[in-house]
Amino acid sequence: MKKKWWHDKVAYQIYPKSFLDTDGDGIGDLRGIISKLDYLKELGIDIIWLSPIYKSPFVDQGYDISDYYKIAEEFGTMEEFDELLAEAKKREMYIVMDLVVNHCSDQHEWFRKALADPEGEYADYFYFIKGKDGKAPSNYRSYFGGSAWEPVPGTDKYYLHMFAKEQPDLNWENPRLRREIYKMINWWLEKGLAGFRIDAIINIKKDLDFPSFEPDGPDGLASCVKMVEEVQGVGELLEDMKHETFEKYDAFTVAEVFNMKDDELREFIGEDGHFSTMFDFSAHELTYGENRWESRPIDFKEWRETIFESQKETEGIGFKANIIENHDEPRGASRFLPEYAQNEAGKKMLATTSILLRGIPFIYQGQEIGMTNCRRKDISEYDDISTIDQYNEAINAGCTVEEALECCYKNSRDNARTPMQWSAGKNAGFSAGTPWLALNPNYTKINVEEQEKREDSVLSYYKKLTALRKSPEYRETFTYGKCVPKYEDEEEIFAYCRVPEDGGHQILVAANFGKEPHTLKLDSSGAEILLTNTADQADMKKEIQKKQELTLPSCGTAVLLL
Ligand code: TEU
Repeated sequence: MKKKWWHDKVAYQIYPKSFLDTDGDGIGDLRGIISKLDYLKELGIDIIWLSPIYKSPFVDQGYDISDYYKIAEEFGTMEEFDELLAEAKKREMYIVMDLVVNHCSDQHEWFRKALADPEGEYADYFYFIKGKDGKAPSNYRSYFGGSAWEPVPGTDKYYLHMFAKEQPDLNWENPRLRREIYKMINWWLEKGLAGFRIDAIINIKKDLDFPSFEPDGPDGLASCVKMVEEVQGVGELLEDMKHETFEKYDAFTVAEVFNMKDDELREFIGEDGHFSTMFDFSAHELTYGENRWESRPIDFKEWRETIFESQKETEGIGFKANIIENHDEPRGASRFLPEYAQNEAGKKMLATTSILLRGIPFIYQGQEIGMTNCRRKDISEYDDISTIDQYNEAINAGCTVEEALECCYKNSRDNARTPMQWSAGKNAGFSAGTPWLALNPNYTKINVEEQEKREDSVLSYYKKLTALRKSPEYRETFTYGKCVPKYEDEEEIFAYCRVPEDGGHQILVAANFGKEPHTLKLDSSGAEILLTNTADQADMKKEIQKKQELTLPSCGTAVLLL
């Protein structure tokens, strides 16, 4: 495999609105990010992905962009952005922005011009399609609920929006539109950006016949995802974009891809793939419920198997980007850990099994201190457009208010969007003003300041993990070594070996997700402990040497050089 500059890097996602507010408006900003670069450097972060910071009406928190060349005033100025780039560079860190080009905002000048002249050239930047029998062109339900079509005022046409109606889909079949997008991408790369996280990109290819599908819900609509699953040809668009942009700059690209067709992994992330990498959502998909508002609990064995399958599928092809959580997903500690493991030991265990997998680790802000989901008493306490829609759908389907709120507690995207917990002080040190979204009240216990003081905190442990992963001795093994599952017969053990390509020492990563202690037989008594979350390393060492065994308490994890 040809080595790339990003293969051995550790990435961190910042959700700017909730990261750190320095001007007291209750919204995080670029100054806040600049002031925390050293914090991130110490955490072992190389690549920083910023969720959208472009000008936007924030209907979908910046994923509705009204000017791709401007920084949202809420976040700061272009000068501050340039300063961020320069400060990151000084620290040998890389900045990656969010590329949201399946759609823009209805406030973007392209869309305004399109509405002003629905027969003009800008209408062709979007999908303005004639209705059928006085109704929408097809029965698609948007990702956020309701029809994916909205009437174009004064015409018999509708425009397509796979997400909110304020996020009209861009017409990628139009070469002029594509040129505009490529120009914009290159403009940012010229500035010194290292690359992009690419939003919802699979959706850019449409079936231009827009066929209706069998309804799959009481609303009589069919998820627009059906069209995405059936249509062919997204690869040509993605290749075109790559050649015209990323490739020229050796940029790092990480794609958000759901609903890829079987056997397309090589085309997406192989050596000459469309992208550098793409997120592995396979474990997250396990908890998706029958409908948009429900979720299923995690089944440990199914979860373990899913992760290993995904590792295996990727080996020899490329790298996936491993995440526990992001701004769209509930907090990992609340989702993947059984109740009895939702403590510091459990959070370190979850981190160990994820960060040391083969692939590019992404840490989402607050994950490094073990932030959790947040319970709310009323739907008015949520801000997210998707959560509010899910809540309403749940109520319409007959759920009680309590049941619907319980679903929000488990699934809401706002779980991950509560402000970063920097300290136990006012507003968790996030803002001197009123935070745009209420804090998780547990900030008095879970916060950076407290954990920085403590050698045994989740934060300190994350630092050790990233340092181990990137240490000169083991970097190659953790980057390129195979991931081979171990102890699969043990019901509650998550274990794998990272096997170096050159046949050198293997590294065993083992974790006990069970409630009781568990002893594993080792192949040798010479194993060296590289990292563990249990206090008693001396006892562990003795046991390995004398009995060739490793006993892990409940939520115990250990990394051993075999
Ligand atoms: O998400 C795309 C996506 O398909 C989902 O994760 C979606 O957010 C979820 O199904 C709705 O509940 C990306 C962004 O990550 C997300 O924040 C944006 O809202 C979305 O695209 C639109 O830009």
